[in-house]
Amino acid sequence: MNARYDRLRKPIAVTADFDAPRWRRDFPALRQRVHGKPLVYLDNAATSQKPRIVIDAVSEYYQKFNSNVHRGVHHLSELATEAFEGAREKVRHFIHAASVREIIFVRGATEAINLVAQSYGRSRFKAGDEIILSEMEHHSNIVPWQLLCEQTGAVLRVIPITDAGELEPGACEKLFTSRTRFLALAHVSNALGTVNPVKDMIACAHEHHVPVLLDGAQAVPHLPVDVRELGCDFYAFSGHKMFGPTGIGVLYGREALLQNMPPWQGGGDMIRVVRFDQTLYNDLPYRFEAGTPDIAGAIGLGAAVDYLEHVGMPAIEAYERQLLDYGTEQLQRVKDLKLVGTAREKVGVLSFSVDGIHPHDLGTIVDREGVAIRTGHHCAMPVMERFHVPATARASLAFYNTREDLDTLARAVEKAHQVFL
Ligand code: C6P
Repeated sequence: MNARYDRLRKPIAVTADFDAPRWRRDFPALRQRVHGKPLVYLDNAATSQKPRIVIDAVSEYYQKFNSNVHRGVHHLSELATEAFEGAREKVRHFIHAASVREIIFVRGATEAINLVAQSYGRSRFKAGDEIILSEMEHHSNIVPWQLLCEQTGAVLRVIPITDAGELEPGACEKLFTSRTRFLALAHVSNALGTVNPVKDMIACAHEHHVPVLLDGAQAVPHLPVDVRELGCDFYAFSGHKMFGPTGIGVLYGREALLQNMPPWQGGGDMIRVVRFDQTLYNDLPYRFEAGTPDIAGAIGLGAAVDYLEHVGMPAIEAYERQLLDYGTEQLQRVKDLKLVGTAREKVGVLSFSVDGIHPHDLGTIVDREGVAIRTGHHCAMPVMERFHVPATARASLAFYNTREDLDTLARAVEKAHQVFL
């Protein structure tokens, strides 16, 4: 059994009346049985399920006003443009950005980070410049910077993580130098669930005049996010992890920075005038949205935002904290189980291994019990290397999960233990 670890967390409102089973009824996919057992969906960090309101919003767009945006004067195009731009305003409000000019629709967190690397980084960085990341980053917040380093000669500096899965204390003093040009950091780690002390890191980076990108892919579904309160310069996230459709995501960028960044991709909608001798680019945010966007996706994301605001992000955060504590206790009772990631500030993720059982076997056995978890390196290979494991099993939570789901998970893992050991 794991040694118990302190949970010195910020006090947070307790929501005894949060009615997860009621919210769960809004998600049609959660009503099914898998291998004859009721589905227990605990793979929300990979992608979340979609509430009826999102499915209906996407379907309504295709059934009633499918049309391209910003291009036509006809009625359907006006309706589509209104809904698309309405979704942008909903996202702006959700993350408290100052202006819709700061909300760029992209395919997801991955594309958002590539955009910043290729537009902001490529136009500014030169050989010897330093980009700081952490050891707990998802590959999407590593590889785009490695590509940039190959292109510019910049180099990566990596903040190590502790045995608990927290950023090594003192990273700021140790790593920032006069050559540091950028900090790109996960708000929440997908492999460990750690919530990073991003406000402190941003304050430190800004003292060194270094801009900060937060990878918020695993934060927005679990925590209220206020980009202005955080003070970050860029914030990247994906719609599909926050109960919206796949194929749509958001890059938030501070307007003052975006204004001075060159376009990344060229094409329709990102231009004002095209001539062979000179092309003039469009205003923000369109300058970074070349080509026909994922209109249905954006509208679906807007519906997901409406839904999350209806449920309430503070209530979701409080409920999920209790659920995570409960799940941690249940899993710690399983013989030979080790939790990977025991940070004091955590959300949403229970990553673990059981001595003597390969995580893939574990995943297959719990699947037979109707429990969906992810096994593997979770696109965070450096984290696996840090903890000397090839892979982990990962249960990841959403507000529609219940204590019963976590009981079922613990029983299924016990069963695997009996089969293999
Ligand atoms: N993590 C997981 O199972 P995309 O693929 O662009 O929607 O999101 C990429 C991404 C970026 N950052 C973090 C912290 C993430 O967790 C992810 C996606 C999924 O953990 C799929 S690998």
